[in-house]
Amino acid sequence: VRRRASERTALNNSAYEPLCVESVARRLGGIPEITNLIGGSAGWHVTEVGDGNLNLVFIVTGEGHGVVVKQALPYVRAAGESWPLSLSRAFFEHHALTRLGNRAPDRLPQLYLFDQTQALQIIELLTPHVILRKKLIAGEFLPRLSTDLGIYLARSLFRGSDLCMSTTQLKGDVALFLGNTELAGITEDLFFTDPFCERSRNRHTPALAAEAAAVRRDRELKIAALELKTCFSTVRQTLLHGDLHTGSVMACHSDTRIIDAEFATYGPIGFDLGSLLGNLWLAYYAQPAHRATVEDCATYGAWILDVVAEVWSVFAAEFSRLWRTERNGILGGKELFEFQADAGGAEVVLQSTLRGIWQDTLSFAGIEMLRRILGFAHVADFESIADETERATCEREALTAGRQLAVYRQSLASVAEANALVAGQGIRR
Ligand code: SR1
Ligand code: MG
Repeated sequence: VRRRASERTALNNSAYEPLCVESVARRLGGIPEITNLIGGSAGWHVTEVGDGNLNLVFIVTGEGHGVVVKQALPYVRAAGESWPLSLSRAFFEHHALTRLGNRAPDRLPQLYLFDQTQALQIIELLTPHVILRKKLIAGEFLPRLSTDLGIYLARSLFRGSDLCMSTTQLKGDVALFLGNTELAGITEDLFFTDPFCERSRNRHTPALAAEAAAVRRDRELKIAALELKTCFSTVRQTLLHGDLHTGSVMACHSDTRIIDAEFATYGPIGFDLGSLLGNLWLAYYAQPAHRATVEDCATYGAWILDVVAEVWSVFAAEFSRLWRTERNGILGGKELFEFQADAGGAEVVLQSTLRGIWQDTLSFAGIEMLRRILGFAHVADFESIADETERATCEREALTAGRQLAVYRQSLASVAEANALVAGQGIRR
């Protein structure tokens, strides 16, 4: 049974104030949710570890184990105070994490406390987990990764949808998460508009200037981007994590957890899948710069492609199982099929549903790959490549594949075909 996070004001109703390393013990030292776990604040050790674009993240360790303290800032951390951002994202993240954790048991950290005034959450410290992106840069093999991610995706996405939820539950949650307007707006702009226009916040490796300009002239690609923006903005299929890149996953040899759900919104099922697969493919393209030998690069690159294939196949198998066993929501449709002794009809709909999710997945993956190279928010897989020529070479390959995934999504019927394209054997139009 998951413990429900306390929802109260941890800091005596004081006005919002960002924490710093020096103030954490003084300001949080009286909170039993922390002291019961890690002892009194006299023995605390505090470090700030946030390396994302938005928030403060502290690791607080004491006599016992430790906790993570995550606090929203009233602006985009990576941009500074010139890009204000409301603190309400902590509220939406808390409600999303609660729901995703219930839908996909054991795949999220424990939530200990949420303080809305301080836009602050106290969360389980996962050890020995490390951010997945760092593991992929380091070249670590993770035997649980694909199964854990496939199961997480199927359970969270199926159980948050109208396939599973009643009208009352679902409409209430759609209304709740529609309030997360600022973060949905960031995704709409950063994914689907910025990479295809001149924008002062865009940047790219200098040697890619011609490629960036070509993207802005590419009518076929821009049509795909606008179609996908329409899909993201108007389709309300399920509660998405909303930012499921490899920096939102913490992994170790035996476990995988999902973190950082402040971009949660109702949207198309393929969006979370596409964000994740797109980032795995970006990791693949960065490998030549990170592995010591051609053989290591080939072996690890093949492993990443295997992870992609298994994430999809585990997702599809678990989604199909849930379809057969938990399809009791608004769009379950059992009255039309099973209740009229036509289970085969439901299987036909399952297959067409999976085909639609697959096409969305591919195209969202492609857009994610483009925006991480041409837009505002880049990825450490490439940013950590010091040699700009080498970085440009890796990024150029990823741009080519990203475009093809976005534009030719209907030509790639299977994950094997998509992986073949990524590995350089696919469509070249
Ligand atoms: C302004 S926020 C930029 C990016 O960081 C987050 O992790 C999301 O990916 C967002 O698009
Ligand atoms: Mg994040």
